[in-house]
Amino acid sequence: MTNTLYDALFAPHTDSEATFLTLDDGTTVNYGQFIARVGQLAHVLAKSGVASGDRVVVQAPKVMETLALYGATVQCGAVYLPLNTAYTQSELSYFITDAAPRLIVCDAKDADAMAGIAGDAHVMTIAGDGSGTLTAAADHRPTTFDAVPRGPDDLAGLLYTSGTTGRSKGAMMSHKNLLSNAQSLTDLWQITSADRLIHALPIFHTHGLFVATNTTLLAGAQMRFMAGFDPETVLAEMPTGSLLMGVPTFYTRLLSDARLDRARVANMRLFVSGSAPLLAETHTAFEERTGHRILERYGMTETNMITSNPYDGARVAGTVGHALPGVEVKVTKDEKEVPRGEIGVIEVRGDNVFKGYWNMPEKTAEELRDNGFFITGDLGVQDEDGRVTIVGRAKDLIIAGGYNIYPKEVEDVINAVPGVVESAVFGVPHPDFGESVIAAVVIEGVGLTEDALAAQVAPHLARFKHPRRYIIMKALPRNTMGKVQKNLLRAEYGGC
Ligand code: MCA
Ligand code: AMP
Repeated sequence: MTNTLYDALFAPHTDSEATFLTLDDGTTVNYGQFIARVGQLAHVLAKSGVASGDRVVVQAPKVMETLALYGATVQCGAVYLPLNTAYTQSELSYFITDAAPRLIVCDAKDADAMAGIAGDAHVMTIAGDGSGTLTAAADHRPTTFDAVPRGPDDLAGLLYTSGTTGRSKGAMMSHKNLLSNAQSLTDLWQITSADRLIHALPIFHTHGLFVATNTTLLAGAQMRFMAGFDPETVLAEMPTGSLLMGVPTFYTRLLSDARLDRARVANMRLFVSGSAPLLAETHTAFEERTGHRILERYGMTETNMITSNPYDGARVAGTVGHALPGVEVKVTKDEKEVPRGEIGVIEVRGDNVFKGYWNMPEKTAEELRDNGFFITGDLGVQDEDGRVTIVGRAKDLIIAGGYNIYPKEVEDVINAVPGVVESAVFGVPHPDFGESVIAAVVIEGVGLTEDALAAQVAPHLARFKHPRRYIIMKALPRNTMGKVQKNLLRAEYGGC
């Protein structure tokens, strides 16, 4: 019997002595050791009652054990549900209630708080040094575990993505969704066992977990596995690295360091950017400084990667390239494909496209057409060759440092504060994060200050979603249809 993802990504490395990870303290972990740890953890999961199709919620530090837990979850036939370490208790409660996991793995420091919201789920821990109840339980287990059979259409991951309605939706990712995309990217970016990826992204999102890690595993490459993005460490690793995957903020921060030069990147083969628009000026400045043209690609949680600039061929600044092999992209208006050169909504179909939203058939039906095309909500244009340029978003979304912030979610929290009449949350340009969050708020009376508002919003939202400024207004600008005109707010407050 087979387990599609485990057999392709993990099983081939059993007993291999090739290096897989180099950690922040200099320790190296070879593939065989990693797979053995995956097997031990799989025994703990099984012993905890995790069976086929069960969800395993993971809000844990970026350490080797957490990555191995991803493998163990797949090996057990279960569904990996990673969560941003910045999420607050109130955000976590929603995910846990919605996903009804069998097991929750959290940072040791959060164990008590997590136990309070865990419901029927069992809670185990991984700490920042890799210790914890989960890893202790794994230490003496056998290192081999028979992978639970799972087919291409079975679920391997559940990734929550906020929505324009304010409620997060769990995107159901199948074994086939993840594997097909990893195969396309590995081929296209020519990743091989000779590569060494500088891994500085978080592993709770598609970019750091699936794009970076699945391609590395598939190719049998190495990763310099860092706790987080630190320009100093990334620069220090470039002479022995070959590949970097990052959000645009990585590249603007690297460019602000004079030590980034041609000599330092002499060993580097490829720089990839995604998750947010890379400014053409960043692309140009990076090429002038290093001689490398950053390869920009475009994706979404629901679809994995959709398009990529070519490895060989023109990497055009400001564009996201062509549809990946096996992926269809079209640009539509009122459900009809528009002629090349015209702007419309980007739609995508292929093995990369998710199976729908967890427990939300109506939401799924709104965004995933019967013919298999997923409506991204991004506005784009295709040239005669099919090359895609993203020109905006039909959805109300702010992207800061590669993290998505849905204004509706923030507005709902602000509007629930006593004394608030209504609010409008919008993004303005930010030199480091690309965009930053601002809230225009109408209040009753005069009692509510900016600080008091911020204090009441804080417990409900991860820090990166917090408005960096509140503007108290008498009324929100509206058009004749009564719709709030965020474009006017952006124009007025975009410079602050
Ligand atoms: C941190 N802060 C942020 C962000 N990150 N604020 C807005 N947006 C952010 N992304 C805030 C913190 O709350 C803190 O606020 C202050 O900035 C400094 O925090 P620190 O932890 O020191 O920040 P950092 O470590 O320098 O992090 C910045 C970062 C990080 C390296 C850009 O956000 C990051 O790794 N981003 C990558 C996100 C990612 O992987 N996205 C992929 C999603 P204060 O000081 O006020 O408390 S997957 C996806 O989008 C699709 C599928 C795709 O196409 O890839
Ligand atoms: P998420 O839902 O967190 O997966 O974020 C997906 C969104 O990120 C997409 O719908 C786009 O709006 C945006 N995105 C990802 N890659 C790019 C890119 N290269 N350029 C512009 N936007 C991007």
